[in-house]
Parts: sequence; structure tokens; C-alpha cells
Amino acid sequence: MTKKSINISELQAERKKFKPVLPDVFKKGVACISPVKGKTVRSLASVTDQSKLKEIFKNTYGLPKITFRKSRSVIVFKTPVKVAIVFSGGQAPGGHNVIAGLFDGLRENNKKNILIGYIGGPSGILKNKYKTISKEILKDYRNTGGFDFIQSGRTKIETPEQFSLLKNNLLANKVDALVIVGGDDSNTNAAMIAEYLKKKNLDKCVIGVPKTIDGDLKNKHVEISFGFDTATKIYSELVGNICRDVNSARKYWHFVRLMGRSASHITLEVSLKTQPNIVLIGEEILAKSMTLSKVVENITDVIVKRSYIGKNFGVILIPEGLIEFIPEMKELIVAINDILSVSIHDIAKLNSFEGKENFVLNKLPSKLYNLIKSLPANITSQFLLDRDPHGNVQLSFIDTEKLLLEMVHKELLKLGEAGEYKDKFLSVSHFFGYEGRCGIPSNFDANYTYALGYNASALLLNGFTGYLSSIKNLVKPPKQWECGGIPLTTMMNIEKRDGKDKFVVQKALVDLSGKPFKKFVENRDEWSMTESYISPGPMQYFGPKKIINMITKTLRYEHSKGFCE
Ligand code: FBP
Repeated sequence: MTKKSINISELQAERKKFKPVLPDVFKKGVACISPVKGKTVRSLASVTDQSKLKEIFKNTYGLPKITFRKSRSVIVFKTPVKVAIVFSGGQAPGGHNVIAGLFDGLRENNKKNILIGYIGGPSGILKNKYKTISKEILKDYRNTGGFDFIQSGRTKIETPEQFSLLKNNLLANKVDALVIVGGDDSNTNAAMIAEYLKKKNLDKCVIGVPKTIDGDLKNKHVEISFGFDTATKIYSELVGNICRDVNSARKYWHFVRLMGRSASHITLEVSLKTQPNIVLIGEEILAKSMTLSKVVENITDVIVKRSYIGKNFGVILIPEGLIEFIPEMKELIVAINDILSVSIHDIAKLNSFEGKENFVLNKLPSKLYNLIKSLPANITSQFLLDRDPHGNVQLSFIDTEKLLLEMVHKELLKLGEAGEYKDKFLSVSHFFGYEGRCGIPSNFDANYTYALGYNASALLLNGFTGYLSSIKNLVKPPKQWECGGIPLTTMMNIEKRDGKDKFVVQKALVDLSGKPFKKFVENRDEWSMTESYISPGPMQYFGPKKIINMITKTLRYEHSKGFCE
């Protein structure tokens, strides 16, 4: 019986023929490279935190940076290896190409090398649910979006029992190396697993791969996480279309919330590409310690000013993580988190959601109680929904765009003479999130993810553990990309989680002194009053190189020598 292949569109069928470009260093395969060990990489943590970090990661702290160079001698890895890959966290375009790159790197080296994929994220490791990956079944997934080949999940491996189960399952399956594809939390987990296995004297490698559409897994060693490029191209197309619609009909204000659980990178990139009227950047709001009512006041201000000149329309972009950047709202979320974790058993005994809500609200200090009560009732409930396994509030379920819209509306009604804005302020709200996570990867992401997977095979075949697969020089064509590994522990710092200090891979927020943000600031006043909209159109896979190989403005500006050329 022949294996049923998956349903694919005409575009995907064509896209299957795309051959990702490998960096030149891998021209002759994984066998013809040599890993050059650099100096020990300085950790991003503070000096005091470094000694604590050293205590926790006794076996994997202080490793050198690895850079791969072409080598004349051929290293043959004779003993076949068995490698497992797992997706962890939210989907991001290009995940399947990480598998493809890893698979090809392993197989080109030794036909007997085996790759398995744990199903459904880290819980697949614990349940020992996996599939063996063959060239045949992989072929329909090359250059496709989504994580559906092996799926993903958010289970966090943290208890001693879970670590022991993971170890036993890796041993039972004779897995030599584990590749964890994830964001900051998942790579924190990868670092813990690498340390744990080393401590147990097991010769097993753990390699992380930087994934997240949010673009917040970045630092001086990681230029960007995969998926950000494609997701922002998709959102920019949608926002650009809305801008054009707004400019055509001239009757609505569109409030658009964009994904990005913490950092506002997605919103910043989309705004640079589409030039809407109002853009909120969470990091700036935090730096200016703005209250929710100040944010509302600022938006209202622009709406009124535009209204004076007859422009009762516009587009406003809101980052998903905004709420946590408004100090008083953050305080509220932290207080709710604390109540939820301290009173977990009491809350579990309550049957209705209403009962739980009242229980939590009544435990809040009066200032925070009044704040939450000032929000629309349906939004209040969203603050109490379950936290994710990493203790984060699930911001994708908080309708910030509706919250702001309602508050702005109220403000306008107060301002206008008897119902002046009643007919003038017509609004529409949108949330663009899940729409961007599984798109067919852009050329950049297809190449980048393939290279990340291939590079991971080079790291683990050379016996490295506790490293993040790292590809740099991304503003250059893929052939010139630099490949190697960065110790995971160097990317960690201390953060408060569930009320406790935890070592986690540091999240990168929008840098307010960085070039992308400065470029935005330079232009936003003009964008607010004019219709400077740009409609970038759909992402292109075929056509002029300039268009199909376009990288994000964020990456381009961050690595430009002058000011944002
Ligand atoms: P990762 O950081 O795991 O890549 O996920 C990011 C993200 O897409 C956020 O932008 C969003 O808030 C969240 O996932 C939604 O999570 P879920 O898929 O669990 O609803």
C-alpha cells in the first residue's frame, strides 16, 4: 500500500522545487568543515548573576563560541547516530525546513543516520510518541509553512520526574542527540536538559534552534529568530490592504492588534512597511511610564486632530504585549498571577468562573480593584484566564484593540458637543495573530531555517551540547552566512516567574535607541496627519530577486552602517 501524501496547493507543488541555498561553508557537506573554538562567550547576565549561573549550569557554563570553517580534511562520522527533533511553543513559518536541513545534513554524512520527530511538542518526549522521518514522507513538507508534520506544544519539562522520564525515553530509543526548536522559554528548557544529561554523564547532545514570529529571541549572537520575516510580510500585506481601504472609503478607524506576546518588534516592522497613522510601541510606553488613560488620551488626540481637518478615518497598530508594558496594568497582572498561584487550591474548589473571578478580584488591593473594574466587563474576565505552562498570561486572548476602542469611544463622547463624534467615529477592530504563523515561508525564512537545521547537524555530529544553532551575517546573501554555535547559557539572565527568580534566555525588547525605532520616530508625526500609507502587497516567491529576497526593515536597519539606508 502506498503512503497517502498530504494535500498540497498548486503553489506548494511549485514551491517544493525550491532548493534552499546553503552557506558556502557547507558546500561540501558537514564532513568538510572544522569547528573553530573561539573565546568563552561573555554571558549577557550581570556579574553577580553569572556566578549563580555557574552554580546551576556546572557542566555547560563557560563554553566557547563555535564557528565553522571550510576544511581540506574530511571528517567521516563512521558510527551512525540517531537524532530526535521537537517543536516547542508557537508555530513559525519555516519549521519544516529545519527538519529538512537537519535530515539532509545527517544523511549526506551517513546514510544510516536516523532522524525521529517527537509528536506534539515536548510532551511527545515524555509520552514517547514519535515518528521516524524518511526522505519520502519529508518531501511534501519541504518549504511549507506550519508545524503539522510533527506538531508542537507548550509543555515545560521542569519536575525531577519529567527530567528522569525524558532521560529514560531518550535512552530507550537510543537517541544520541535532541534538537529543540523553540523561543526563549523553550531554549531555556533546552539549556536545562543539556545540563541535566551532562550531569548524568550521558553522552547526548542538545541543540537549540531560534524560533518565534515575535522576533524577541535575538541578541548580539542571534540576529533574528526564524518566522519573523514571513509573519511580518503577511501582516504587512493585511495592514497595507486596510490602509488602502481606509483611504478609499474614508469613513472608519481601524484598530489592529498584532501578535507578539511581549516585545513590539512585529508592530514596529509592520509600521515601517505600511506607515499607518498611529502606532503604539509597548517599550516606549513603559519607558514613559504611561497609564492606560494616558494611552487612550494620546490616541483620542490624534483622532480629534484628524477630525478637525475632515479626516474621520485612520489606522492604528497595537502590539499584543501592550497591556504588560503599561506599568499599572503590569502591576495588575502580577498581582493576579500571585493570587492565582498562592490560592490555587481554594480557587480550584470554586465551580463557576464568576465565583473564581470574584474571589480573585476581592483579594486585589483597592487601587488595582478599581482599575480592573474600570475596564469593560468582558475584558476583565480575560485577565483571569489560565496562564500558559511558563506562567505567562495568555495575551492573545486579551482583546486590547477592543479595550482601547471602547475607551477611546467613551473619551470622544465626553469631548464632543452633544454626540458630535457619534457619527464621526466609526470603528472596526482586528486581531492579526494566528494568520501569520503558518504561512508558506518567504525565501529568507526557507533558506534560514534550512541552514539552521543543517548547521544543527554539524554541531551535534561534532559532539557539541548546550548550544544554539547560530547563523549570522543575514543581511548578506545566504552563501555568505556565517555558521556555528552559541552556548545557550550565555544568553541567560534572571527573571521573575511565578514570583520566583528564574534563569531564562533573555528576551529582546524593542531597543528605543536602535535604528528601526528611531526611523519610526522620525516619521510618525507625518504619518499621523497624512495618508502616507504603503501597501506592500503579498509576499512573492517568484520574480525579481530584489522582491523575492527582500529582508525585514528591522534586520536591514539594525545592520546598516549609516542611518537606515
Ligand atoms: P512562541 O514565543 O512560542 O514562538 O509563540 C509566540 C506566539 O505566537 C505569541 O505571539 C502569541 O502570544 C502566542 O504565541 C500564542 O500562543 P498559543 O499558540 O499558545 O495561543
